[in-house]
Amino acid sequence: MTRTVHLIGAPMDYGADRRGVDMGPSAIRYADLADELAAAGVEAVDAGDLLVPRAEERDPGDESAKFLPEIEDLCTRLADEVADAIDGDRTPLVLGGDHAVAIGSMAGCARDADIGAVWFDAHGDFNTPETSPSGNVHGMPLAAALGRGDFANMPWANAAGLREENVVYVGLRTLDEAERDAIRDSDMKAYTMSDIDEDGITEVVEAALDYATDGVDGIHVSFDMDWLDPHEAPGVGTPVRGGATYREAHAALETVAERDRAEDVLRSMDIVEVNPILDESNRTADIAAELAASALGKRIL
Ligand code: 4U7
Ligand code: MN
Ligand code: MN
Ligand code: MN
Repeated sequence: MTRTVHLIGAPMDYGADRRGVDMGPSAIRYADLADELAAAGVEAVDAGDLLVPRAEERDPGDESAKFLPEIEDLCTRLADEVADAIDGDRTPLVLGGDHAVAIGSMAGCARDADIGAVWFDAHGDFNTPETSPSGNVHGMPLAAALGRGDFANMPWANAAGLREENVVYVGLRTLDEAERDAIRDSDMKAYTMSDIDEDGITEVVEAALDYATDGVDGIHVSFDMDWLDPHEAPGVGTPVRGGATYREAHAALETVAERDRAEDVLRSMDIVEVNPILDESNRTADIAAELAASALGKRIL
């Protein structure tokens, strides 16, 4: 049966310091996303963008987790839409927006299901309001979904009931000190860029999928564009050198698609942190569109 992809734009930048990531959904659509998805052989239904009030009209509020009520509002609506799409046998593809949108994607993905998560990111995104050096919630979505720290009392964030045993990082390369300790003490699995250097991307992603899919109904794939090297994908708010190459990124998501073909594991995905303002060529969005197609089964032959 042909897969139907349900596109949801989440043009939110409350979670990040630099404006512009709210234009990510437009930039990715403009980068021929529809053609890419057609090439992947899926049917795409574009549900448009969720409405997000401008950050300038709001008060950031508590410095330890800026714009948290606004993020809760967006993520609650996003979770409903993701859950409805899955209910209708569609695969939600969420276009960010900053990475805080993943709190909503995962909550929706996990409604009425046990899920795992694969996190492609330079960063750990495992700060809590207590540990965050920036107060930016895009550095916290995994901690939020797992109910760490202050997030323990926020059902809108942690309702996913995600189990640490089914959460896997692929290609980490920078962590804040408190994040590092918390990840070490957790039951999550973390593959760093060094693991990719040593074992190769395909082997690492295969192993990550083994963890994430173990004993669950399916997985959410969360893809932060800063996972790629800034030479490949310059349009991101928090670039870190030493990232994945263009080919590694495709190979990673082709590996996800291959597993999905065999075992039907992919429930939902988000692609986040595209900031076209920092990228005159719109190359980052171009790659994002192409990577979505790879994850959803586009093949050369
Ligand atoms: B992204 C940071 F301090 N860790 O918490 C923080 F280095 O979604 C960066 O991965 C977070 O892009 C990056 O602010 C969040 C910082
Ligand atoms: Mn991230
Ligand atoms: Mn990141
Ligand atoms: Mn293109």
